[in-house]
Amino acid sequence: MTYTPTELIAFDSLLTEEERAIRDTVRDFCDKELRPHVSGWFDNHEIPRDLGPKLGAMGLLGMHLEGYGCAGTSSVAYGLACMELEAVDSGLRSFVSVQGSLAMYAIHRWGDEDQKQRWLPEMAAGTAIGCFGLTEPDYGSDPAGMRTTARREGDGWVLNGTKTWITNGSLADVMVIWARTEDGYGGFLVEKGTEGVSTTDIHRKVSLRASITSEISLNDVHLPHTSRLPQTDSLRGPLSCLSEARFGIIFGALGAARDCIEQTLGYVQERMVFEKSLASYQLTQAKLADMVLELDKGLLLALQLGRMKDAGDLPPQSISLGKLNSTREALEIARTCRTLLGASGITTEYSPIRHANNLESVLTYEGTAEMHQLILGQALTGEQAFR
Ligand code: TGC
Ligand code: FAD
Repeated sequence: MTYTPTELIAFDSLLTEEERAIRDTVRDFCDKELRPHVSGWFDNHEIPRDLGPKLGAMGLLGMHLEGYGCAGTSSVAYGLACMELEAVDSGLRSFVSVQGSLAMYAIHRWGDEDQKQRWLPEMAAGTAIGCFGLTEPDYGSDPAGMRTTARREGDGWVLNGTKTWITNGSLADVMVIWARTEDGYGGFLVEKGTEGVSTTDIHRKVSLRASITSEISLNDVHLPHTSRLPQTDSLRGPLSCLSEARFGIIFGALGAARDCIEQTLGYVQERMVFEKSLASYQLTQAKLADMVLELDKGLLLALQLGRMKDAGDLPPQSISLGKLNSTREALEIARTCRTLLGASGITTEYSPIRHANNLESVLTYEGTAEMHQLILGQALTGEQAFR
């Protein structure tokens, strides 16, 4: 296909040469190494075992972090990489988000030097996998209510509680677990094999199937005092990590939308209905025009937020604006593309229904669409309407 919807705003002209080069390299990698296999992974509910080292070798894990083997790219370059990964599948972008923006960022931002040296180089290489345990069975949107506790005992800590819906939970070599402490909330590094930790994978998912999602049980888990991320004492700890991951989703979800439009453009030109190509009907063209409009607006918003982040001034409310817009519009685009594919659109032979199903998760995790509306509502009115 020679036609690229994003060309309508000359998006590339707004990027630096380095950003374009990184984007093109990631796109090439995705097309060769990931795209040919992804619908099989989704169908079989699996991810390849060597995904971590492959993504690590590409410099995609913790790529916007400095030092410790991380690539240290700009936030915009990181966003563009997320877009290319999610153009293949949200599960792949999730893997990178959880590793780099949640688990690695938590250690990088809130950990001490020993913790950083111990984990970050291996995590950047993808030879150690991390997960981020914040959500609990009864506390998803409202993590302040969490029941997981970390109690001091002697020189160390004892953790008890349950975390659920944790991406890469059962794969993780190191879990970043958030728990209630005497002085607020703390982050704890729990290594694979620690006594009292068990994981159970969540099955029967119809979304994010090329991704592992687990429940983590913590039963009298004894940890040394060095396991606590020393600078964490309030929800600022986990919420700062969420800001990082939400940023990646702003770009990522638009990648899924772009892929849907590209697949659909090809299909409607080939498909004959009532003796004419589906592309030649006004209703089809109106759908395509509206989708490209939203995609291009979303790209401009994402890029502006990326530039603000690189300038060191991106407030959480602006991240909510982008996360809400990208996920909501991408989901709508995926569903519309599915309609244009007719019955063919209900199988994973074409990407839109896989993207649409994935985007249901993306709309929900990292703060539901409603949570982001409420964050924006609070910013606009000064009234907090969560509680
Ligand atoms: P609130 O009183 O507003 O804030 C508590 C403390 O945190 C600070 N803060 C932030 N800091 C950095 N970044 C942010 N985005 C921040 N938002 C708030 C705030 O200044 C305060 O600091 P301090 O020092 O004064 O204590 O907290 P609240 O309890 O009222 O909660 C607000 C609310 C509802 C917005 C928050 O709880 C929320 O965002 N809920 C949604 C939960 C969520 O998004 N969970 C995601 C779990 S991880 C996940 O889904 C991974 S998916 C896999 C993938 O990414 O691919
Ligand atoms: P709830 O909080 O129960 O919300 C249910 C509904 O109520 C939603 O529509 C919500 O918007 C609405 N609602 C809630 N509160 C209000 C309110 N005050 N006013 C109005 N409406 C409200 N979590 C992690 O910690 N780590 C992970 O790695 C991780 N990975 C995930 C992977 C997948 C595939 C999925 C689906 C989830 C993952 N999550 C993870 C969990 C995710 O962050 C939560 O699902 C999300 O925060 C929502 O929580 P919940 O599911 O408990 O929904």
